[in-house]
Amino acid sequence: MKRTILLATAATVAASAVAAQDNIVNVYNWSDYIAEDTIEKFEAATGIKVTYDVFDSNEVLEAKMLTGSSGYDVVVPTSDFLQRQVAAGAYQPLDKSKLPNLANMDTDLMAGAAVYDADNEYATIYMWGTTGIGYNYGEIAARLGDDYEVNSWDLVFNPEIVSKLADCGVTMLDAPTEILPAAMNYLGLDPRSMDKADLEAGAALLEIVRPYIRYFHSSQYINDLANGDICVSVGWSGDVFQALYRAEEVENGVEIGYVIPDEGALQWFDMMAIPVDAPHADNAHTFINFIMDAQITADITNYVWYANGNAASMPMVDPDITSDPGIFPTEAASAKLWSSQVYDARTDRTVSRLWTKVKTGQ
Ligand code: N2P
Repeated sequence: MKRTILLATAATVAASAVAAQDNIVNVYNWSDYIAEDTIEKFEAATGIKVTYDVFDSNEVLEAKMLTGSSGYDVVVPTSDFLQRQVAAGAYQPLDKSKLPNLANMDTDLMAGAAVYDADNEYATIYMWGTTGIGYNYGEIAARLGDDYEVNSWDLVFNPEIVSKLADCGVTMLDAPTEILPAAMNYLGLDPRSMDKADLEAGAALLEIVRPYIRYFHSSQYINDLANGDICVSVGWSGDVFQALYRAEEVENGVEIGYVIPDEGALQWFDMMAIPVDAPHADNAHTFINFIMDAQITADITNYVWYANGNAASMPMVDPDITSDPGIFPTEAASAKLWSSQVYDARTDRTVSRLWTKVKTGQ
């Protein structure tokens, strides 16, 4: 009798130890992409402990997703990468019965995301934005004149102009599927083209301006812009605004602007998805549903300066953000935005070969 009770107790202890151990969710998100208190609030509300890792490159995330066994429960690929990874079997369909907050999402934006993920079967929008130009007003005025208005990709793709800025630091994202199309678009080519000759023309333009580019990196530029260590970055909308406000906070006199150039820019959606082998798929759904809470999403947008796809959150988003054309583009600017093309394997190989050449000069 006593022995049975002891055994039962041991089993109970073991079971709760396993439960405690399993009460976690492993999240892999972009750097500088969540509010300060989001994780804390999720843990307090659900008792689920979050392991939170960050990346700054779709290629890095994709390598992990295609290899499998990443251990992650929630990841945030951009929609074109999501589509290719879904096709490779990397994700599980969302169980929408566990995501009541899907009702908060903006139907038009979700329809936009569905171009890459039919019926939004595998993912929901986390944030969205554009890939444009961040710049330091004072440094540009000093080199190009007080009247120079930054509204064109000339700033980084016209050798006569970018060469005058090289000394104050020009950077670009290390994101070949975003930078090459911008160069192609500047040349008057279709930014969505998968034609090898078009991609090569974009790369050739990049090689011409390459001597004036200080670095290709996708997260370091936020601090560098804010500190005045660089003066121009081809970067992501919210990241540039984060730099702008960091500089304002420390009152270092650095004034930053963000522009969606007149020739147009890439608009992208970052999507929350659950890997097919996620160890804690239930908790992943709880996490995704929590993020889609209107107030939680509004808090994230208010902190990271990225637009979101959550219609219910809009009344809680700071009017300075909803009215900023760099974050929510005007209709005229929207008409010029393009969305990513999903590259087939051959194009993908071409692009990574060209990109290595652009970056290393070989
Ligand atoms: C956040 C970058 C997210 C945008 N730092 C990239 N899709």
